Amino acid sequence: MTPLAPRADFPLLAASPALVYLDSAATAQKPQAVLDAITAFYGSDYANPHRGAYALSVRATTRYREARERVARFVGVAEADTLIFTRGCTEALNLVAAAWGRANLKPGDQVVVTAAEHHGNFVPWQQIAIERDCAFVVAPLNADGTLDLFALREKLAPRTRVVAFNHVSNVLGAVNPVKDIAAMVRDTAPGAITVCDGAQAVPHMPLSIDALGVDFYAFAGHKMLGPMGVGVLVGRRAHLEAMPPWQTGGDMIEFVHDDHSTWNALPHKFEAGTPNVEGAVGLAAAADYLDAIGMAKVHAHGAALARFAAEQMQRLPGVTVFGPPAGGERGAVVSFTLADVHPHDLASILDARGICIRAGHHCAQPLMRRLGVGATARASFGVYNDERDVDALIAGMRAALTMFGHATV
Ligand code: C6P
Repeated sequence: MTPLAPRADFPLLAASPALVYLDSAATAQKPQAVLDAITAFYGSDYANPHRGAYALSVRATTRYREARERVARFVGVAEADTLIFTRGCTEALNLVAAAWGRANLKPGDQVVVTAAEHHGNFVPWQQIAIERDCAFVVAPLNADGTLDLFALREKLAPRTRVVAFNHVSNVLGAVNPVKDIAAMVRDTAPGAITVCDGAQAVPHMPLSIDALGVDFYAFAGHKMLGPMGVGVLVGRRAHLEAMPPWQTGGDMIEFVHDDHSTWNALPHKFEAGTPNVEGAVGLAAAADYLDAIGMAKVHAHGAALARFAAEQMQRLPGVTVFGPPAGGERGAVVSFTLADVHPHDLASILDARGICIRAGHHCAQPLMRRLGVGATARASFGVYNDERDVDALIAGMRAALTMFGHATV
């Protein structure tokens, strides 16, 4: 298995040939093409969009609009003006919880999330539920970490108004059947919206958000080779039009009177202030880069590396791999513990060998509690990884076991 994308395309990896970067689920490295697109925007088309009557500002506006259309095409969204640029996935989810939640949730309503949510799709719902005096229900998982769909159905009630769930878990790699969940919620709790956190799905699989049938879908740019500071919320037009804005100020208004204001059309209603054109342009370039490889290949590559890593790890003594068992569908992440080596110690030992993994609770404390661990180690894969990176990881894990006094054969 060779990398899908040459390391030479990624300036940071090219500059550090020995670095083994296994933390793409936290954030992905950037190809030169993304950096070039950002530089070209600043070098040729930079001005504040939507404001100027002069040609340069019009060009900046065009770059921003084209970037939105490009990203919409990448994720299978037909109406680009239902794609809102945000600061990240977390901000996109906060936007829905605050703007839709405040306008629609009433005391006694029910908000459902799953036990496998990242804090970004857990805490905003918990907080709005507290604020609106709603019941907050955490749907359980099966023993292998997949979502218990029967239990979820049982939790749905006439007053369920929100069902929030991830597409791919950032800890377990478990892939949720988003379309089925959306259909089940429509049938069983027709008054509820579905909110899907796609942060770990969009970078790794071909996707049509329109085909999933959810009401809202959120993701981050920086995990899909784009820049930090840009994310996306896709929403059903009817919801976005009915919802009040979240933030107010410049760009998002139609008319401002002394005693009231009216709102701009979508998507601007939800993009108050000077937008992050650099981020949008970089994200569009990342979409070009990934599409040139082919998302089906990206998906197969990430899943194969995760499977290979899980298999290799399980040959070592004292390893627990969390998430779907061998043969189960898994995203490009493997979370694990290694005997009595604390995940943070393991991360430090690996770091000394030039290997970057993440260790900790992965912003999923409710899940960690259910797994019965305080922390795990996590290796995650991108288009620039190959089997040699897994080999280096396994060698590092052997070294850690030896340091902790364990035999490794
Ligand atoms: N997970 C990880 O190492 P932001 O930070 O807004 O770009 O993305 C938040 C987020 C939301 N949902 C899921 C499923 C995620 O994985 C993340 C980010 C990183 O797992 C950083 S904590």
